[in-house]
Amino acid sequence: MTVVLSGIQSSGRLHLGNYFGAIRQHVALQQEPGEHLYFIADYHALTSSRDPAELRDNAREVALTYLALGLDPARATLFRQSDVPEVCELAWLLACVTSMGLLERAHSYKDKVAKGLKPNVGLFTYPVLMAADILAYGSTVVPVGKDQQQHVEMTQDIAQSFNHLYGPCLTVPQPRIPSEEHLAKVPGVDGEKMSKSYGNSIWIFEEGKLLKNAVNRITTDSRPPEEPKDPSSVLLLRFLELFLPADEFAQWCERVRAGGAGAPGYGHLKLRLIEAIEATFGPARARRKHLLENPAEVERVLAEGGTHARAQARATVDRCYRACGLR
Ligand code: AQP
Repeated sequence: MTVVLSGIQSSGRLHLGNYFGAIRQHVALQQEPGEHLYFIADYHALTSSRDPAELRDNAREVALTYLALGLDPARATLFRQSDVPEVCELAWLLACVTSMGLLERAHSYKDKVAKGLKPNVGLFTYPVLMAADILAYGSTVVPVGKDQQQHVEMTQDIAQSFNHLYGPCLTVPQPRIPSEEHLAKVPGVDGEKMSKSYGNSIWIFEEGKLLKNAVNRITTDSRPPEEPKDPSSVLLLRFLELFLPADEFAQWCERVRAGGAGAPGYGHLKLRLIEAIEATFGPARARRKHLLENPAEVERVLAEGGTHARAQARATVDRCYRACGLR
């Protein structure tokens, strides 16, 4: 059976990269046959969060975001990672078959350290906990953005090591990355990968003046509108590509490339982008507001999801315990 699973860290408000790289696929995939599980990675968020109230609020925000954007609890299980403590048990079993060298090669860890972050052990072993999350439910498909591809490949390695030592206990999953580059790695307002921790993101539900301010932060340059430009050198176009139908996007690119009197200035591109963001997320924004006023409804979804997920994880952990000699 197909088991689709993915998770999102509750380390801040979710951004356009999380939407186009991950959540949009998750919502679309729930229509396909099989089991669908999505979790709020609050254990993972603890690698960077130090404020208990903020951690709780961020977890609730991930739930609100998924539900507002169309995740249907009747089709997909939504749950908090920490409601399934079995993943920590499994993570230990997996850590004992994982080489230091594998973790030392993680791009995401190396990037964060290179950006000056002081790493803790939790951040270093993040891929092992992620492997436990994936393997606990027998996941076959893991839809993620490009930045998480390596972590899913590490999960494959870790599952294979465990199975090699103890027999076929764990299902080896496959990553599913959006095939188009502009969706797989959405840029931030500075042109680097959009990331909660890099201060370069645009919140999915931003509106009004705050949305205008966010779009104004997208890097531009001093070239005048009439100067012909390579569209790939205009960051605003990379944002517009996410939202506009292909034919309209091609027309904007053509006008930028041609330059001259009819060419749009950066201000025009920004206005069109704000309009497109408002139109894309307006209905979901209204659903989020409704859910905000009904916290019991959100809590009920998470509690039911947690109970369902936990039973599956328990069965996997018990199987692995027996295989490696702990029972
Ligand atoms: N810029 C992005 N483009 C495409 N996909 C992205 N994703 C994240 N950023 C982009 C995808 O969103 C899912 C959830 O990611 P996450 O929040 O759990 O962790 P992350 O990948 O580390 O995202 P951030 O924003 O960079 O978080 P922080 O800064 O807290 O580490 C994943 O499927 C991811 O690929």
